[in-house]
Amino acid sequence: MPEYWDPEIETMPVAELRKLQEAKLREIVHYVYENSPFYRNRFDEHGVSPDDIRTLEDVRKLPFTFKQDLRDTYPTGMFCVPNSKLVRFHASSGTSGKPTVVGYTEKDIDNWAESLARALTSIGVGKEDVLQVSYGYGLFTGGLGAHYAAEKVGATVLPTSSGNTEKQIELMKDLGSTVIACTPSYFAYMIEAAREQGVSIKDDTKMKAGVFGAEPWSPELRERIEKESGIKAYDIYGTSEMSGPLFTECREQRGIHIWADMYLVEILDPETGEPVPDGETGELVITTLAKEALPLIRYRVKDLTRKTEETCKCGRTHPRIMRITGRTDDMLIIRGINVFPGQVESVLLKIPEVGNHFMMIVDRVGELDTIKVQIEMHESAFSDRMSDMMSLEKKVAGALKSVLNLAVRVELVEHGSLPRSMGKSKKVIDNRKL
Ligand code: DLL
Repeated sequence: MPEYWDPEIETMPVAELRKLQEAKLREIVHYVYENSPFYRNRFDEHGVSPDDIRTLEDVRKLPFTFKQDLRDTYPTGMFCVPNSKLVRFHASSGTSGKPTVVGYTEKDIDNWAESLARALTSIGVGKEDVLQVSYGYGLFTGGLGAHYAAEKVGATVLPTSSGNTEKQIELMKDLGSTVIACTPSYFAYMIEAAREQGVSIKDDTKMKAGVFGAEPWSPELRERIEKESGIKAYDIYGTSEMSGPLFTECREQRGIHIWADMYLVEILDPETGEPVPDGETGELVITTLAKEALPLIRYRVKDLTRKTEETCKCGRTHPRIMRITGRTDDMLIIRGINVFPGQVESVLLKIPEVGNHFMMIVDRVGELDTIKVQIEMHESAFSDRMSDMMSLEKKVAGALKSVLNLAVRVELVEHGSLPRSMGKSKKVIDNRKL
């Protein structure tokens, strides 16, 4: 099994990699300026010309772009190629207003698969593997993204898409899936559904790894997934605007490798737009260095993470970002206190009696914000005794209070009554916005 997909690129000395990035950055700013009226106007308004961009630091002279720009220019106003050069569209559902449309040239599709092929190789996925793709196929990028990359590395693809969980588990067992790609919440549900079907993923299947992403998940959920299913759970990251799922952790599980020959990463203070020191949390901002149809210049992804430039133990020299801890726009402010759903998940899953699914419900009563967290009891801790149930509610409320500094009502609900998700899960109902 090869250790690297493209050893020359993946282990390129940092100084050389930087030079390569610089050359590509210079190229892409000229390319977008010449091929997209949108970018030309944005650069002109900002008083910057492609010739002003020479070094990597010069990226800071460039204007930002936002999801709103994609919406404002719906459907294809930011594209840099004519329709005849496009080979595919994807679109993100967009909870409000128009969806965001992403277009790909043949080269874009190939680079996307290349990026994820490097990533899959870094976790040991190859020709011997059967990769079950349980991300949705369709406009969402998860299914087809994982599919093309798995084929590229020579794995056998089992394109189950999401849903039809009972059949998924049967096929996983009968066709010998060794790796699965889906959201972490869907896999948590699969473990439980398998158990109800009399299948233990640990003992009755050949599963060894999963690539889980498309939604935030805590280290505690990773621990539970690994313990309950006996597989290694890797983080996979990307967004539709960047192409789709692109990057994963390697076997070290110490951050997600971002391929620097294709993507330039900045981590900025979301308020000021200034860089934060390496290792500090800020907003991810991406400049694509190789995309043709829809290049992104300083795109404000809104995901919060940290970056390290240190060469990984695996020998790859490209920068890594750490687990996404939240988004600048998924932070709840409750009675003046900032709360990220990821923080709540971390607290809950540290308590062994709490099940793997939860829901946060935020309300406003009069002038006061209230927060309630619904939990189920973990199957391994099941109890019918009222006193046990009440003491668990109390324990959870205490743990949440000590971390969030906020009084939270905890409600233990019947096993199986919280929604199970087969794709991106919804963990917050904010009735204040209704
Ligand atoms: O979710 C692409 C993808 C598919 C990634 C499959 C990984 C696996 P979008 O639908 O555009 O694209 O949503 C992108 O999802 O900005 C993050 O907020 C969130 N997200 C994606 N991966 C992770 C992750 C796909 N590993 C948005 N951890 C991003 C936390 C993630 N959040």
